[in-house]
Amino acid sequence: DTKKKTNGKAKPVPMELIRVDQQKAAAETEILRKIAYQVGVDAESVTAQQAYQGVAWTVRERLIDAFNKTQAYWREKDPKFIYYLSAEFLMGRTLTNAVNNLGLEGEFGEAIRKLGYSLEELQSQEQNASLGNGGLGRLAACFLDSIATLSLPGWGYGIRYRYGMFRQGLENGYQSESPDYWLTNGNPWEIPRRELAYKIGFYGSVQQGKWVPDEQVYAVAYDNPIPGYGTKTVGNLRLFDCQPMSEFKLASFNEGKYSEATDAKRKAEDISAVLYPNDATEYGRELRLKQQIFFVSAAIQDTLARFKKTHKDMKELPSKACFQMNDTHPTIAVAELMRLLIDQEGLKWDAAWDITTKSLAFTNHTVMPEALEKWPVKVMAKLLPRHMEIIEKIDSIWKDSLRAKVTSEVGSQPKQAAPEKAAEATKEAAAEPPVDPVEAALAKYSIITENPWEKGVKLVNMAFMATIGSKSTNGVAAIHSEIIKETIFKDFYELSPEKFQNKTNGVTPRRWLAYCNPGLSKLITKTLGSDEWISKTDQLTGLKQHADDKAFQKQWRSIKLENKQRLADLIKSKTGISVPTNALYDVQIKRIHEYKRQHLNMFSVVNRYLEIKAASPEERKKFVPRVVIIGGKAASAYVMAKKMIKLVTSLGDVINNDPEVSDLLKVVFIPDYNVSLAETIIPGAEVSQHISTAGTEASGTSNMKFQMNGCLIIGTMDGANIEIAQESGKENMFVFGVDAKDIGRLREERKNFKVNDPRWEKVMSFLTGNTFEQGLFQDLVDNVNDMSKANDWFLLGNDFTDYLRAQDEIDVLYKDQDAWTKRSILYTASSGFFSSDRCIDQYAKEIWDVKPCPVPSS
Ligand code: KOT
Repeated sequence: DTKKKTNGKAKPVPMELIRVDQQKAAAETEILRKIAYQVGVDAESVTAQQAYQGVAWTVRERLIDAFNKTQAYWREKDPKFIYYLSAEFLMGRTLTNAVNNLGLEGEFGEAIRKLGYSLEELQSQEQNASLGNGGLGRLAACFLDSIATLSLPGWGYGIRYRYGMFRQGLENGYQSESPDYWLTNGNPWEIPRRELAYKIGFYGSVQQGKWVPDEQVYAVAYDNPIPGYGTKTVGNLRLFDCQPMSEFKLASFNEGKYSEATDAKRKAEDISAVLYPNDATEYGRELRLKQQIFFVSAAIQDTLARFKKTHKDMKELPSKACFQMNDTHPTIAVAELMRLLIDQEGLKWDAAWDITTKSLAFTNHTVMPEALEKWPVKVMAKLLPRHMEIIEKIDSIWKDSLRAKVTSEVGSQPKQAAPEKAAEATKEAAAEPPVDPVEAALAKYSIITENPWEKGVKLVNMAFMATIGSKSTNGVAAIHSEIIKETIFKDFYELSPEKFQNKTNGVTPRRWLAYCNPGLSKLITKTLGSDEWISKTDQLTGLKQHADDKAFQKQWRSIKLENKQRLADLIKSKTGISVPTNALYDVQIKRIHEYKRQHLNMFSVVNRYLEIKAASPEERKKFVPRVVIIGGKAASAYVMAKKMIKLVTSLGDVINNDPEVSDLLKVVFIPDYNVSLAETIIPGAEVSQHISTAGTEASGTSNMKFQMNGCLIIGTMDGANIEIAQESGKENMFVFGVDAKDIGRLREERKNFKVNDPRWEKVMSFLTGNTFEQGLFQDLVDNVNDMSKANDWFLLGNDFTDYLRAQDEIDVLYKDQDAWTKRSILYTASSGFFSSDRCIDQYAKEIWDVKPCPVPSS
């Protein structure tokens, strides 16, 4: 039973009471009213937090006016919708984005100034909504911005975690973690829909073909309006909070059993309590699967309910709705949509399957094997017995459809056993059941597979189910989309090549250039003669003709210097370290992971440090001063990643306090890296590092943000770096390292590999020598050196020398500031392709078949 809570009947409102929005007073009057009545303080003097609250609750009303109009317009027009299903939306802060997208900066800027504050100061009062781990979650947030900006009818669906991505601290140079309770000051940006709640079931059994769950909870909707830029359209992110069916057991309470009385409530609230802090790894916990079915079921029930208000025939669903599944986290949608269509709507299997496979689409974001979700059949069958039944049936029908093809292929292969071995084989067969060669050949297509590490344990391969159950499967950068066709989805690609697509990621130019870099943004607008580039980023190519203009270069540089100063101030306030603004600012900010190779960066830092130490005072003058800035979180259980953070902080302690080095080299770890820190760090960066082992980073998206802000890139031929090099000119990027096509062979050859570079030995000796506590970095050093254990999986040894060469090139170019600035201008000028508007436009046309439905101007 998945019925909604009753809504109550709506009564019409008299005409003269409608359109309250037209009676709005001036911004400052409204803000003061909010401070008085919403915040509840006497407005004779206001703190920044109170002013923020007053402004935010006022902007909220403008936002909701436009939101209500958009949604009403779409209800009337009934266009096809895109529903973006994602376990993560890494939204960051909202105020500046909302004010600017709604075009309120003039009116509100003035009102805020009258209160004695600036928009930036008030913005810093807002908590980040960190409901995501990294790239995948931030991509979802950029997509919402572009969907609204392009006026595409679309909503995001996810979970309203009460605790987002953990807060990172440093203790003795090691990462410490604490909960991120981001709702302490309330949340002006959401609209609770307490009456809109869907029942979600767990456990139980299947009786007469229908599921009878043992446990039920409510998914309560919270709407988060998403303002588009340069349009009246305001989209929606609907997040679900988990609530118990009843508050507590009064009987238990009366008997004094307080804990028992509130058991169900606590259990329900656990489901939407915390974001799992794993980026590109899966832990296979039952609570995680609960989270997945929780938001997916609520989202599908919600969309079906809306669909049924105006449509009778379920067969029309694919012409009215497309669900994009953001990696495998929401892919239980395949079974859930089937279940709702069959068990609730009474459709036959084939009709339901036809609708499902026409309505769903799937995006893959990684080829890291540990990230590919496989749920034990046992866990799935216990938590979701009806879904497990459906999955088994999908798998069996799917394999039936392939049996004839596979039989003919197996038949054409030479017979396995020679006659004389047959008797031997029969003896063995007595112990094990005979393996049917056709069934064995079908196994590679199967959703349900045997766990290779644990005999007899069956797993549900969610990526396989997703690709079988949807109309399209896409990767997130050109190289990545090729790799998935050759590796994880090879057999599926060969069956249906037309289902596989590429959609190279993009980022929103609003947050990531226009708003985070107001200085550069102003100069671009002045130079191009209009601000149209903010939504038509192709126009940035117009900057190319100014790249050689010395006066323009000078302005460009002075803006960079201001941004570097802001970054230096941030570093000072977060770490206490003073960094000079005449140094080259070198940044690597992203999740800490061996494949992203922050340790390779640190090896080069050690090498630089040793070179400075070995140089004479005269020679030292030739060094380009550098500030190496690292930020990022390590998954709490990822021991090696945590050690990499300790490596950065330890190097910082040694180098930053070495008087011989003085201002020539600084190493800074900025703790608690998040969206709003990125907004200050990126505009101040001069070179950024995207140095993953080729073939491991699906796309990367921060590389695009740096490029937009005119920051030069040092990188491997991996992910979207390849396309960035194409757009900006490969010769303009500091490219190094082995090619993805050679990785397989190089990994094979690792056992016999030796780094042929004396600097490598020096770096390793330094790390294991007496500068640090005995043995502190031994594991890290062994990891990239101990070839007997077939180590250095991420091939740092192979790339080390070429990486140092690329680093030297950086220093050489930096000495020629005009040449450097020219390149910086060319980067921004050629970044237009990496707007999420381009990416979403491609999704809309090539996968979703969703068309813009802009709200008319009046
Ligand atoms: C996390 C868990 C399971 C499966 C995938 C992930 C994942 C992948 N999380 N983030 N990614 C990143 O997604 C970005 C957006 O597509 C890419 O740019 C990046 O390369 C991925 O690592």
